[in-house]
Amino acid sequence: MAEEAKTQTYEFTFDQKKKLGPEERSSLIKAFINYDKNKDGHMDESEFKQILVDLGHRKITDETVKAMLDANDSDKDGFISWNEFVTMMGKLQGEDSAKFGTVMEGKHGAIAQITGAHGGTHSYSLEELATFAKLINELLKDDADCSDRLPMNTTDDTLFHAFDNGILLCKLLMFIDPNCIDESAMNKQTNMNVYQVKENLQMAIAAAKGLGIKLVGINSSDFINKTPHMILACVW
Ligand SMILES: [Ca+2]
Ligand SMILES: [Ca+2]
Repeated sequence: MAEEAKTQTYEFTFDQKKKLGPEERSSLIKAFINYDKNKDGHMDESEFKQILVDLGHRKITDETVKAMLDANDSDKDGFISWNEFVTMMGKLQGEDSAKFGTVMEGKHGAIAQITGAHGGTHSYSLEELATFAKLINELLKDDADCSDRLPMNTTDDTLFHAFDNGILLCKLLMFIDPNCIDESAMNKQTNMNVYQVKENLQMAIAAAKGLGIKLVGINSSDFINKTPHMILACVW
């Protein structure tokens, strides 16, 4: 009796089974195991915070993490158990998935899945994102015009914000062909208005076309709005 086995079981209630297909269920199990770093069968605050960060809350404070943990901690033991986790993810998927995304286990590790406003789903691997951010840091590290944005943090979604004034994209293309953009025409001031940013982005998009880089269905507002899948489709 004293040796109660602490084997974690991952069960779904009847209601949850009705809502979740077999693939979704196995993704949830994998995600839970993945985020339960110390393998004690529940999420503590730091493990829970990692989920929220991977869901895109990159600047989340510890207070917010605590508040969100509290909100989902039905039995108030200070941890998110398997059942509390499934309930929480179910809620997120049901109401708020466009804004919040879902944490899934993908072939490259954690994948942040973004559900677009039009209902399409776009995934990018966090690992690929980090590799790409590191590459940009390295390529443009000596460029004074990028110094306010670089080096960027490679472990979060800074990449999407770093592109929002258009300079970085222009510079990246100039790395491929130094003459593809007339640098004197670029707007470089720190507080650009939306039209100046658009000019930069339009130059970059025109230059990309000139270089034979295909940009399908992308316009400058994707960068201003930081539409992740569009930016990645473009820079990859
Ligand atoms: Ca744990
Ligand atoms: Ca709990």
